[in-house]
Amino acid sequence: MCATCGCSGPLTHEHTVLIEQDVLARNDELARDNRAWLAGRRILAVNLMSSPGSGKTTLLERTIRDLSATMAIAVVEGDQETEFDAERIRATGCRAVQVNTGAGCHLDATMLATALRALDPPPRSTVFIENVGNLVCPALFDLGESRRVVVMSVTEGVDKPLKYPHMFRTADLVLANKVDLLPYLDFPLATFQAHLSRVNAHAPVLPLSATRGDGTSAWYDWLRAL
Ligand SMILES: Nc1nc2c(ncn2[C@@H]2O[C@H](COP(=O)(O)OP(=O)(O)OP(=O)(O)O)[C@@H](O)[C@H]2O)c(=O)[nH]1
Ligand SMILES: [Mg+2]
Repeated sequence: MCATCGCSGPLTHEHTVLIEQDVLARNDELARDNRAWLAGRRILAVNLMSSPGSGKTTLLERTIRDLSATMAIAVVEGDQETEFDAERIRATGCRAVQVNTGAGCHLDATMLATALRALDPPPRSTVFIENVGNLVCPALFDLGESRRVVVMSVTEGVDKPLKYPHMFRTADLVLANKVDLLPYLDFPLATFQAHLSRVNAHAPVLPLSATRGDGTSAWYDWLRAL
């Protein structure tokens, strides 16, 4: 729950808007500090955002296994509860810090600042931030990241960019995951791309399967080019 997305209770509209402006302005300041901290260490921070269960952790597990010989990687995991995802990442041999947001529905810049101090990523490394699974609130909170990646799974339907435009509008890249399931679904990729281009004209779409490995080389090329 957050005041910013309007789900915090019976406030008047005017009151909600004031809280929202305050919270976001303070967050933006802290995000600028994070961006400077990361830039000073030449660390690339990639914020992964999606609905719950679209495959963020599965993609990270595979990415770390495939790239860690050539790329220093560390991970910040965001979930309301549990250490499950950080444990999955650590099982690959990679450093991970879990942030639990409790009732919160997104990571914010303060949480990332605290997590980065605990993670202590080496200079010139890549830090993946797995945001809380939620297609609404995480989009509003700048963390100071270098890039934003939205992970869509094809089971979610082609209409999501139009229904959740804030999330898709600020994406630098959209991954269409679980393409191994396409034979069982109605998910015309061209329609999805057309919907995405109405809210975001620049973000490329990369189809992939985090479990089977299809499309991962294009994802790795995109990461290496950053
Ligand atoms: N068929 C198929 N299943 C996938 C793929 N990627 C992930 N999954 C499955 O989707 C489920 C959720 O995957 P996770 O990686 O935990 O998803 P997540 O986005 O990290 O989930 P939260 O952290 O809870 O938001 C698991 O059962 C995965 O095995 C894929 O490419 N194809
Ligand atoms: Mg996860």
